[in-house]
Amino acid sequence: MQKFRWLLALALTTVIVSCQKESSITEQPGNSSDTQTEIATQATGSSGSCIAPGGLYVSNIAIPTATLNWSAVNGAVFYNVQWKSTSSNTWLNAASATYGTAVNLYSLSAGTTYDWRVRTYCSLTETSDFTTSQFTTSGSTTPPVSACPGPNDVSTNGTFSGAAAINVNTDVKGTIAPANDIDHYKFTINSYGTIAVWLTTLPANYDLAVFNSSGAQIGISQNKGSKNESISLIVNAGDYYAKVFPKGTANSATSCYTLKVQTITATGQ
Ligand SMILES: [Ca+2]
Ligand SMILES: [Ca+2]
Repeated sequence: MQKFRWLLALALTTVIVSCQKESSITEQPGNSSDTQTEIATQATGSSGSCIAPGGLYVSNIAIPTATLNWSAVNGAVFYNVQWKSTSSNTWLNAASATYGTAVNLYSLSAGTTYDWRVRTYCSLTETSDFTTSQFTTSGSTTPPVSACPGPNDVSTNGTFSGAAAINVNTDVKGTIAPANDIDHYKFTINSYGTIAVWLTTLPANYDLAVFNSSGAQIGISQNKGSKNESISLIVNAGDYYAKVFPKGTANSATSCYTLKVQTITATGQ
């Protein structure tokens, strides 16, 4: 079955590509040709027995990106997803043929309303009607200026017990100042998997270590100079600590480091 689906996807892609060669292709800056190519919709016809997707919603809207989601359809071989700015008449392909039920967009603008639609392919030539939805991005492309140091670099964080709790997948700004300052942060993992802890924007030689809830060190990164630090770990659910500490007397009262706990296959809070 998997091989059959793959062959159908390949055949469909070939049909779409050959149609595009005969029609004008619209390209917009800042996006791959794969997601920006105008699709020729006449390649197939719709049939009443092939069910259109439902459950459309948009997640992770963070200009310029967002994720389009829909519910799986019984009998679907793959899906075709298209999008456009509501003010445009030209549909663009977000995915000509995808097996999944989510597709990322990469070149969204602020304060703009977008249409998007998805249809089911039940075979190479049998499609459902499109289900159409709409979303609007928020007004500003300028990320908020983070305070330096940020609110989590608390005065008590020289020890584990004084650490502030930070959110995963969020930039945390802090300073190592005065000399010999050490900063601890607590974070919580909800389910087993991989995480990466990053220490970037270093004004001087700072290092990074990660500890479990018992205070045992489970990872350390000590690169030279102001090179970034990173630690990849496979962890169970539980509380953990990240420690930012200087090499020697490295410090800066004005330039912040950026600490981030990235959940990859793990989940956190
Ligand atoms: Ca500090
Ligand atoms: Ca270092």
